[in-house]
Amino acid sequence: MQKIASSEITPEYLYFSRREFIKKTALYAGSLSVLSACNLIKAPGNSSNNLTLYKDEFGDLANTFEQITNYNNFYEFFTNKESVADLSKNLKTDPWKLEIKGLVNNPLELDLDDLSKLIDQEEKIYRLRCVEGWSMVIPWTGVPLNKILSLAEPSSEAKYVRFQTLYDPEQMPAQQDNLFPWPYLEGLRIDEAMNDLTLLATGIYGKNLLPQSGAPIRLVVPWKYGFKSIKSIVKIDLVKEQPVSLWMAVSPREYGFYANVNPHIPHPRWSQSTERRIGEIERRPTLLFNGYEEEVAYLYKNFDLSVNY
Ligand SMILES: Nc1nc2c(c(=O)[nH]1)N[C@H]1C(S)=C(S)[C@@H](COP(=O)(O)O)O[C@H]1N2
Ligand SMILES: [Mo]
Repeated sequence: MQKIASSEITPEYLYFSRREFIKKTALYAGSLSVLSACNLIKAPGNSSNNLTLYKDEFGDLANTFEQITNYNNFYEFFTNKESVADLSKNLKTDPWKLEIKGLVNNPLELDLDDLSKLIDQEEKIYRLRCVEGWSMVIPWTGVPLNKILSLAEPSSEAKYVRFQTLYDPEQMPAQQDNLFPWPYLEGLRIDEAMNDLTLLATGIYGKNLLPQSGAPIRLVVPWKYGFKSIKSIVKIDLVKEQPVSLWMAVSPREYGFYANVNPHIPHPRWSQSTERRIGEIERRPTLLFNGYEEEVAYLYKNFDLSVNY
């Protein structure tokens, strides 16, 4: 039997961090500052030895930048997750225009500098659970979607938010064939869009997003399956009717509009009760609403949690 190098079981970065963390916790336990709102744990240290540990609120360490940027679903480039980083590396993301239109009193057209001037960046460490059964912990930077929507002033008729990815077949080769109904579209009910967890991300580990992660701006909805977190957004529309997402158009039975993470509802082709955290061997249990039940359960009071929506 082939021996598995320990570096494959625990990626170098995580191994190092854990050891350092234990050491530092023992030394500085009293002065560890834990910022519960953004779940960032900073271990104190001098400049030659400062270390910031990124953990979610359960204490799970974030995946490494390497992991997060080399295992990506971005079907506009290719279906193979390990190839996306290379195939997308020349995507032109500057200049970039983001429109916020539809049923709003104050339509917006922003470039990303405008956005950073208008709204302060926040850091959020979220679990991302793909419908395929793998997950990561990702330290995002970005702006809460509700802050941008408030600037655009949705009218009282607006019930849903529709998001659209760039359509540019020259840059996104898979858009040259019609295996999928491009452009990639997604949607949220307006109260889901206004929830404090919902983020428009522009960075990971404090660096600007790379193309494979959805540069320059992408949605992150951590309590829903990953496909809701649409990448490289050019347009946000406030609308009256429930949008039809790309995945609903492909297979509504498998990929519903709500797509809340739910371990009790199997995908028609596989169980959703467990998941593989990238970098780990053993599968771990999947949590209802991906562990964000406290923050989002109020949105689904009338839902039967054994039904797929
Ligand atoms: N435009 C676009 N957005 C997308 C996708 C895609 O193929 N195209 N894939 C989705 C899926 S299935 C997942 S799991 C997440 C993956 O995000 P990550 O590569 O940053 O981990 O992006 C989502 N957003
Ligand atoms: Mo996914």
